[in-house]
Amino acid sequence: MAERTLIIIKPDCVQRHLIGEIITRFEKKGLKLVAAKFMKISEDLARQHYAVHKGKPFFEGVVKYLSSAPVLVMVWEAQGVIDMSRKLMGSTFGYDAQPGTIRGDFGCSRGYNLIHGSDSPQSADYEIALYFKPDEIADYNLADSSWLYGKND
Ligand code: D4T
Repeated sequence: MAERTLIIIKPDCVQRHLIGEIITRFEKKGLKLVAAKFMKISEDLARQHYAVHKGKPFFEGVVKYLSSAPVLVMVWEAQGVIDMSRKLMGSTFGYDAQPGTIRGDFGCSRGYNLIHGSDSPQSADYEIALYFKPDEIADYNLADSSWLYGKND
């Protein structure tokens, strides 16, 4: 199975009507959507999501932000998807993210950063299991996968 990552279109991104824009960028890149859920994350789930940051000064703030309004939680799949997604997203906050990235193009905040993406295969496994049961993740092939991932040798 190809690598998977958990992507969350965060509350500010939903409120700012950017869901379609973000999904378009992931689709056009050639990544494969295998699960999606529009939901409001509870405070308890947000605490589990950010468990690695427990005790840091920004922990309570990120928990409050993630659980403040509905989000779109997705799983995307492709070889190397974690690294590619983080490149599409840009650095953590919009004020210093590169133009051309999601955060660089749509954000200037020092607190809200539009989107979340897993930062390692271990975090991806942990995070995907928080939001999805195995049977909620689709197993299918994209019809154009040989063109998307093809090699010329
Ligand atoms: P997420 O996890 O939301 O995709 O963002 P990043 O992967 O880019 O950033 P991160 O894990 O280092 O931080 C998680 C979350 O905490 C916020 N944060 C972070 C903050 O408010 N102040 C800080 O100093 C840091 C480091 C932003 C994202």
